[in-house]
Amino acid sequence: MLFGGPAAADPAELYHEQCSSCHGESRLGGTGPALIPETLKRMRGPKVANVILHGREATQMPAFAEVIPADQVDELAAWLKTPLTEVPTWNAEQIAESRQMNPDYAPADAPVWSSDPMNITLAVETGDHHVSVLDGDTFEVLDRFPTPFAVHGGPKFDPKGRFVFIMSRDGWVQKYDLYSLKEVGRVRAGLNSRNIAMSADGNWLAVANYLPNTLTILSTEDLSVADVREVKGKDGTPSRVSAVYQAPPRESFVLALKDVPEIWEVFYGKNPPQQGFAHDWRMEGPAHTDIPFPVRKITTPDYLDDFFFDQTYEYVMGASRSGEGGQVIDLVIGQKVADLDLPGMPHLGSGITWKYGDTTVMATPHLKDGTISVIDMESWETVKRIETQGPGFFMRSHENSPYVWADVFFGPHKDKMHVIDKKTLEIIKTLDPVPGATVAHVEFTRDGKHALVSVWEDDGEVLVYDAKTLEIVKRLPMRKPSGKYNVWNKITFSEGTSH
Ligand code: DHE
Repeated sequence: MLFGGPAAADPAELYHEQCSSCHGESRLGGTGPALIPETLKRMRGPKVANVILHGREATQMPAFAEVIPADQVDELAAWLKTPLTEVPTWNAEQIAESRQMNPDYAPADAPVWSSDPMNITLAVETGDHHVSVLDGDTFEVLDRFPTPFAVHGGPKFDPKGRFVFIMSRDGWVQKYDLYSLKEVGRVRAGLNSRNIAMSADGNWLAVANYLPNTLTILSTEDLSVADVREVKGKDGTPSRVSAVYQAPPRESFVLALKDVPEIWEVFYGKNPPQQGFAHDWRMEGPAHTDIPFPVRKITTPDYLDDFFFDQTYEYVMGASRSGEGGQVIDLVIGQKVADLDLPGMPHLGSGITWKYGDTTVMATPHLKDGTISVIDMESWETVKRIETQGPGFFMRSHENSPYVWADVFFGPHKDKMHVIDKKTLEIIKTLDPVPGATVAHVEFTRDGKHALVSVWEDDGEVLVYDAKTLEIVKRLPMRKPSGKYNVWNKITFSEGTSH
């Protein structure tokens, strides 16, 4: 046991005595993760009180059952879920100080393996906070490396597919070299973060933060801080950043703001647009690159929680915060051009597109009901609502596959995976590979011939399917695998993947 002596009764005091040495005096994390509602609410898995009593497997978190009486553990767990009394600062200096470069890292001239570099596929294992690096042809595990605690969202590859950047909910960004199979370093870019986006030129990484209300831009070269932008609406209301994505042809990052009805576009290119936009926008900072990253702010009729781009990156399809509708914003004119009939809280971050007749459709699962909405990206009309066996989280396809794969993440049918025909929009098969186990998230190999499916359980596995016959051809044991990410599909913006 780490600590001894009688436990204090007051939860704040108890925290100070028993927890602060690992989780930080202000609950913002140390060797252990941050213990704040923003992080705890989002954690799937055992309840907080249970973790305090019995420890957390595969981490350094010990059991406190013999140190703290159970009723005090409950009080402590409840206290940890109360918000911090003030929004902490996390400025450029603090971020820079958190940077840890790996002293053992030396760049390799060429990969230390002989696999197809464009078919490398990563599998995030959330059970014990690791990533497995897979050869996408043989499915051999080339490396398995530790990540920061609680990785969320898709890792982002640089445009050449050599380096990958991985973000945790506590705001740590890790850089890893796929050639030498070594971590390059890590930095804490925010205190509670949402996701990251890579600039099209590969120079910058944008980090969307909830805590504090900022967007951090890092240099991908050495993880140094290029900018920390406070996020406030035009009327001064501070806002969390729900998500950031890159819009390659526009040389910009586009941000959805959680607390103000605005979209922000942050330019990193040499020639950010200077004029000719509709009235409802303004550029902050000079319209040239003396100060990098000028920001354009577009007022939207409703709050946007998450969004999806069309393939030209001119149109942003946004889901409203109420979860009961959506809107299409034209980034060129800076205005709403259409409404979307999107009930049931669509999960646009995992939307995908494909050619359908002579148009392109976009499909997104609903988080609140067993439905997938399919939307025509020219007329913005709903083409079909596909009924599923429960609310899903992720969808995937590939240019070379006639099918879309869609999981059923929530409810009694969480062990099912629907396979949908892209032409008829009908479910042609429902897979049930491990009855009772959560089966979710799919990624294809570069050629689209194999589909990798996670059995999202502690003693889980990644199932490799023949994407045509829909038969399992290989099983790879893994610790609660979540997302998988193929270098080629990601760096070429395959239409079957979310971006
Ligand atoms: Fe995610 C991606 C938001 C809960 C696992 N999730 C994303 C993205 C967003 C998002 C905006 C796209 C980011 C990117 O890849 O750049 N997620 C949200 C939420 O708002 C939500 C519902 C609640 C929350 O506050 O976080 C949420 N997400 C979860 C989970 O509970 C999941 C299942 C488990 C976990 O790890 O937390 C989860 N989200 C994922 C994964 C991706 C993701 C694996 C990447 C999917 C991909 O294929 O790119």
